[in-house]
Amino acid sequence: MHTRPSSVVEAFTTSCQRYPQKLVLLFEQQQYSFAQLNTLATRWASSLRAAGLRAGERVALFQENSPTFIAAYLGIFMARGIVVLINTQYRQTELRHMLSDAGVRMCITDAERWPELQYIVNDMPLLDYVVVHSIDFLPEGQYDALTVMDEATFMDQTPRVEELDPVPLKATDIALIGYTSGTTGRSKGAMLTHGNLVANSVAVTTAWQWSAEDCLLLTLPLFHIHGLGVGVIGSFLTGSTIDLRRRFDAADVYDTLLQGQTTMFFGVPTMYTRLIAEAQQRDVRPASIRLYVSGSAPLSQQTFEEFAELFGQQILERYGMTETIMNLTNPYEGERRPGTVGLPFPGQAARIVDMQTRQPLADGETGEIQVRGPHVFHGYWRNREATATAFDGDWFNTGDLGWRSDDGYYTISGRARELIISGGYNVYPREVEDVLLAHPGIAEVAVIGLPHPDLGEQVVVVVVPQPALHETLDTQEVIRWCRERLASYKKPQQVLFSAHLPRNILGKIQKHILKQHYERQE
Ligand code: MCA
Ligand code: AMP
Repeated sequence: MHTRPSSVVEAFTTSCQRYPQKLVLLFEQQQYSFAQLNTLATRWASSLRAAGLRAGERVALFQENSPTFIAAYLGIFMARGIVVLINTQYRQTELRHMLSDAGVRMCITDAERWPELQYIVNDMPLLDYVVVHSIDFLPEGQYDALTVMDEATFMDQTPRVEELDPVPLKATDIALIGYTSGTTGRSKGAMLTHGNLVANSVAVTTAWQWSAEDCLLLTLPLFHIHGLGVGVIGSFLTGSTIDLRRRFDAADVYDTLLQGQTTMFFGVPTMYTRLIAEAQQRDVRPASIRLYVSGSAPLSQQTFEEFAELFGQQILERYGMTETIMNLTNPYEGERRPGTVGLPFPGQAARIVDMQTRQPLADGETGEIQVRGPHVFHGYWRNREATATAFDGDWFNTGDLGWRSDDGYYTISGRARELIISGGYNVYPREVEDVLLAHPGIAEVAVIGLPHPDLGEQVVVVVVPQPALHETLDTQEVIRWCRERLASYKKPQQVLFSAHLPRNILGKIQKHILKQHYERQE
C-alpha cells in the first residue's frame, strides 16, 4: 500500500519516478513518456514563474485538447498557481464574467480562441499575460499593460528558473476552479483542492480497478472535471496511458477500438448513442475492452441495452458533479443496474433527505441527494453565501433528486434546480432567458428542456413576441441573438412562438405545463 499523494503534482511525479520511460500521452503523431511530460511541465512552471506568477494566483486554460493543455495544467500546479477551466465555446460575456470573477492573471489559449478573448482583454485589469498555443501566431493590436505572445516565445524569452519552490503543495491547497451555475444569476467558481482531486482519484481508480496497464481513449473536453479530474488525474495516479483526441468523433473512436490498444473509454450518453449508430454501419466489431464508463447525463435503458447487444459489454454508469468530482458508481464487479447510478465510491458517503425537513429518508423514498467525504469541494470562490447554502453541516446538497433501493443502488429521478443537460453540457434556462429578454422584439420567454434523440435533452425556447415587432422576429433571429451572446451549445434547438405563457397565481411561469404541452406535440 502506497501513501496517498498530497497533490496532483506528487501523484504525477511518483509515477514519473516509477515509470520514467513509459508512455503517458499519445496525441496525433506525438508521444510523451512520463519523463518527457515532466520536462515539458517543469518548463511551463519555470516560464510561468519567470513571468511573475505567484503562489495562489489564477491561470485560465482556454483551449482545445492538446499535450500543451496537459503540460500547462501540470506546470501551473508546479508553479503553485490555481487553474481556471474555461469552455472553448464561451463568448465574450461568459469569458468576461469568469476571468474577472476569478481575478485571472494569466491565460493560456490557442489561436482559434484568441479572437474572442481579444475583445475583452483590455477590460481585465489583473490579466497581464496571454500565451497563445500556435506555431505561427503574431499578436496584433494594442493591449494596455498586457503581454501577448506565442507559446514558443513565452518558453524561450522568459529566463529559466531551474529551482522551483521546494515547498511541496499541501492537500488543502486550491488546485482548480471550475465554473458551474446555480438556479440564479451568474455561474460560480467551484474550488477543488489537491486533496479533493487525489482522494477522489484514489477512490475511482480503486473502484474501477484502474492500473498501470490501462490505456484510456480520452475524447472528452479537458476543460471539464469529467475529462480532466477523472481521466487525466486517474492516469497520472496509476501510471497509465492517455490516448488523447482533440474531440470526439464516432468513426475515429470506432477505428481506434478496432486497433485493440484501448482498455477504457469514458463518455457521455450522446457518445454512446453515436457509437451505436456507427456500429450499425460497420461489419466488424471491436474486441472487448476492460471498461466503458458513462456519466454527466442520464444513460437511457435503451442505450445501455443496445450497446450491450452490439458491443457485447455493459456500460458502467456513474454520477458526478463539478463540486464533488465522482459521487456514485455502478460496481466494476457485480450488477450494473441500468437506470441507476450505483453506490458510493469507497471512502465516500451519500444519503437522501426530505426537501423540506432536511431529514434523512427511508429507502425507496424520493428526496435530495446529499454527499459527504474527502472529494467534496472547498466552496465557491469568493462567494460565502452560496457556499453556506450549498451545505447542510458537512453534507453537500447536490440539487439532484433521487432514491435509494434497499440494496443500496441510487436512482436519479429529477433535479431540484432548473437545469437542461444537452449532450453532457449543462444549460441553465435562466441564463438563456436573461439573454433573450434583452432582445427588443421579445416580450416574454421561457426556456425548457425537451427530449432529444442525440443530445438526451434539447434547449427549447417559447417566445412571446412584442406585439409591435412580431413580424420581424423569426426562429433564425432568436438563434442568431443567442449565438452572438452565449456559447453555441446553449442556443435553442427549437424556437416556438406563443401568444402567452401559462402563469400561476403569483405570476410565475408554469414550465411543467409548457413541457407537458410540447412533449405531447413532439
Ligand atoms: C456541441 N454542440 C452542442 C453540444 N456539443 N449542442 C448542444 N449540446 C451539446 N452538448 C454544437 C456546437 O455548438 C456546434 O454548433 C455543433 O454542435 C458542432 O460542434 P462540435 O463540437 O462538432 O459538436 P460535437 O462533436 O457533435 O459534440 C457533441 C459532444 C460534445 C461530443 C457530445 O458536446 C461533448 O464532448 N460533450 C461532453 C461534455 C462533457 O464532458 N461534460 C462533462 C460535464 P454550431 O455549429 O451551430 O456552432 S459534467 C462533469 O464534468 C461532471 C463532473 C460529470 O458528472 O461528468
Ligand atoms: P456539472 O455541474 O457540470 O458538474 O454537472 C453535474 C450534474 O450532471 C449533476 O448534478 C447531475 O445533475 C448531472 N449528472 C452527472 N452524472 C449523471 C448521471 N449519470 N445521470 C444523471 N445525471 C447526471
